[in-house]
Amino acid sequence: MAHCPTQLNNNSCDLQSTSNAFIASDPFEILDLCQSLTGNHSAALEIKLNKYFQKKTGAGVVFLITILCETEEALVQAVGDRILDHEMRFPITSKLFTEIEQSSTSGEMHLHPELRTLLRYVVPETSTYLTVPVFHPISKTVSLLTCIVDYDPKKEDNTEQHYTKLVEETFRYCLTTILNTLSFEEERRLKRQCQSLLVVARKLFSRLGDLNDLLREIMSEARQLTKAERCSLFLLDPDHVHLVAKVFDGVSHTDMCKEVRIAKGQGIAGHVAATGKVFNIRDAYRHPLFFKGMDETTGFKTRNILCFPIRDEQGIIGVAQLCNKTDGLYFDVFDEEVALAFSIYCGISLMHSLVYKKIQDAQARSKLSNELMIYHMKVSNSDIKRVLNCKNDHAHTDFNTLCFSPREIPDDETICYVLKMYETLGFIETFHIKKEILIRFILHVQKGYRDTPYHNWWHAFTVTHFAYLAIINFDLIQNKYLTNIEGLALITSCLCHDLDHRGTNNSFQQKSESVLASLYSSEGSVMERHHLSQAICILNTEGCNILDGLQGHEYSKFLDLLKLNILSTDLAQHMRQYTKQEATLCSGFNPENTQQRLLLLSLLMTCCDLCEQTKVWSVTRNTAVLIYEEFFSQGDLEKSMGKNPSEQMDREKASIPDLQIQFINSIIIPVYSLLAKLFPNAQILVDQAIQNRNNWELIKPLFENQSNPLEVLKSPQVDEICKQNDSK
Ligand code: Q2T
Ligand code: ZN
Repeated sequence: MAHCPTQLNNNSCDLQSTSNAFIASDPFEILDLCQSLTGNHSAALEIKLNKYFQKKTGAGVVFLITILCETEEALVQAVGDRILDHEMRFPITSKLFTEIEQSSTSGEMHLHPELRTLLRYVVPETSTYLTVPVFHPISKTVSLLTCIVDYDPKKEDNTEQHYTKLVEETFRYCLTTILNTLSFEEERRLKRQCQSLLVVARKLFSRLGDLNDLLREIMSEARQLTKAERCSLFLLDPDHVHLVAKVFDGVSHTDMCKEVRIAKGQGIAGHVAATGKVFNIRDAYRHPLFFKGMDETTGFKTRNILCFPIRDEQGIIGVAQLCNKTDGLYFDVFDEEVALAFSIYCGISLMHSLVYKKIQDAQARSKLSNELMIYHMKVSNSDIKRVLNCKNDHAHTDFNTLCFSPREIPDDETICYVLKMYETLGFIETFHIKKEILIRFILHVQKGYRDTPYHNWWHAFTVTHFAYLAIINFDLIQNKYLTNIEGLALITSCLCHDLDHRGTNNSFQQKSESVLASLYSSEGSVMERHHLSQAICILNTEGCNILDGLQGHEYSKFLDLLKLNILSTDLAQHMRQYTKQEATLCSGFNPENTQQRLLLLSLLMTCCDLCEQTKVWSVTRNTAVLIYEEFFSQGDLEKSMGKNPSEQMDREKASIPDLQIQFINSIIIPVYSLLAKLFPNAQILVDQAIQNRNNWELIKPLFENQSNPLEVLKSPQVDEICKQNDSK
C-alpha cells in the first residue's frame, strides 16, 4: 500500500522468519484489508477480497465460491467488483466435497463437471484460471474456493504456488470475518423463510372450507414465495394412472376449454408423480423428459422448472410445477426447500380439507335424516285441537296428594293432565307460553318415548307428576326454594328426562359399542346425554319451542337447568353427589344460595325418578315387574351377544326381593329421608318405602328355588301376604 512506511516493511522480514512467515504477502496490506472488512454484507466483503487479489495477481477477474456446508450449496454472489443481479446457488454433492478436499494442491485443477458448469456461467471457456481451495482452520473442510481468472503469469515457473500462498496468507486473517458474515446472513434467511412459511400455513388452514379455493391459494402462494412466472397443480386421478391439472395459474380448469391429462410416469410432472423426487431443472429444453409440445401450443417459453410431489399419509396425491424463476437464473436450493415445506403443507391441508368436507357431508346427512324423522313424527293439528278443545276438567280427586299414583289416569288423558300441571303451576301465564305450542311440545315428547317395559311415556308421566306434587305440597315456589324458571325447568326436565330410552342402561351402551356410546362415552352419562340432546332437539322443532316467550338470559338459564337436571338422573351421578347434598341441605337450607338451590334440584330429580317406590305396595310391585322385565331382556340381549350380564339383569340369577330390599335401603330411604328433613310432610314417603321394604322381606320365601321370579312376583300369593301387612 502506498502509505506503508518502508521502515515497517523491514519488520515484515522478521515476521517471515516465523513459521507463519509471509512469503507472498505484505502483512500491512493484509492488516489494511482486514480493517476494511467490517460492517458489510458478505457480497461487499467478497468484492473487497476480489479486488485485492486482482491487484496482487494482475488477474482479469477474481471471484469467490463459498461453500455452505450446512445446506451443501456453493454460492457465488460477486464477480470481480460487481455484485451479481441474482446470486448463484448450486447444490454440491458430498462426492464433490471430498474431491475438492483431496485436491488440496491447487493449480489448474481437474475440475469436477458440476463445478465446471458453475464456472461456465462466469468465465469464458477460453480463459486460464486457477482455483485455490481455502480450508477451515479447525474442521479442515473446504470453506471457499478462490477463482483467479486470466492472471499474470510470472516469469518464474512457480506462479501458481506463489498465488496459492497469497490466497492462504490472506485468508489466514480474513476467513473468519467472511464466514461469520455468511452464517449470519444464512440464519436471517432461514428466519425469513420460516416466517413466510408460517404465514402461508395460516392462510392454507383458513381455506379448508372450499377445496378449489384452497388449491388456488396453494398455487398463488407457491408462485409468490419462489418468484415463479407460472405454477400448475396436477392431482392424481382416483385411478392413480393419470394426472389431471386442477388449477392452472389460478384459473380453474373448468374455465379452460379442455382439461389437461398426463399419464403417470410421462413428462416431468408425470415422472415426479411416479418417483416422488423433486426435480429442479435449470434448462428445460435440454432435459430429456421435457415436452416441448405444450410450449408450442400455448406460446409460452419454459426456461426452467421446479417440480415437486404433494403427498398425504397414503402417498403421492399430486404434483406442483413451478416454471421460470423471475428473479434469478433458475430455481435454487432455497426454492427447493420452500417446495419441500410446501408439499408437506399442501398434503396436510388437502387431507384436512377432504376430511372437513366429509364432516360437512355427514352433518348434512344427519340433518336431513333428522328432518325426515321430525316430518314423520309430526303431530297432527287435529291432535292438538282435540286437546285444546277438551271439555273434560281432568279433576281426579287425589291428583294433588303425595300418595297418588298417576298410572290410574286413563291413557288418553295423560296429555291433558300434563297441560293441566303447567297451567295449575302458573307457568303458562308467567312465561307467556302459547297453549298450542305447549300441547305440540308435549305430544312430541310423548312420541319421543319408545315402547319399552318401564322407561316409556308412563314413566315420564309419573316422574313429571311427582315434580308437580313436590312443588305444590312443599310450596317450593312460594317459599322461595325454587324460582319460577327453576320450577318450569324441573317439570320440563322430568317430562324429557328419559327420552328415547332403549330399555338398556349405560354400561350396555359401552359393552355393545352403540352409536350413543361412541358419541358420549368420553363424557360419561351416555344415555342421560342422549335424553338431553333429544329434549333440545324437540325444543328446536318448529312450533314446539315453549321457551319462545322467554328473554335471552332466562332462555340460557333454562337450558343450563335442563342439562343439570337431566344429567343428575344418572344413578352414578347421584351416588357421587349424595354426600354433598346431605351435608349442605341438612345444615339449614338458604334459599338465597343458588348453589344450594341447584343441589336441591338434583335431589328433587332423584326423588321424582324413583317416586314409585313411595307409593302403595301394588304400585311398587307393578313397577318392579316392569323394571325387571326390562333388566332381564337386556340380560338376554347380552347373553345373545356372548357377554356376561350382571346379576340383576340375569333372569336365572337375580333374586328380586333381595335386590329391591337393597335398593330401598341404600338409595330410596336415604334420599326421601333427606327430603323429609327439609320438608317434614315428605315423611309419609319414607314410611311407605319402609313398608314396601318390609313386604319384600315377607314375600322373599316365595322366590326361593323358583326358576321364574317374574311369575312369582305376579302371582296372587304375593298380594295375599302383603294385604295382611298393609292392613296392620
Ligand atoms: C338417581 C335416579 C336414578 C334413576 O335411574 C334409574 C335407572 N335405572 C333404573 C333408576 C332405575 C330404577 N328405578 N327404580 C328402580 C328399582 C325399583 N330398582 N331402579 C333400579 C335401579 C337399579 C337397581 C334396582 C332398581 C340399579 N341399576 C344400575 C345400573 O343399571 C340399571 C339398574
Ligand atoms: Zn327415569
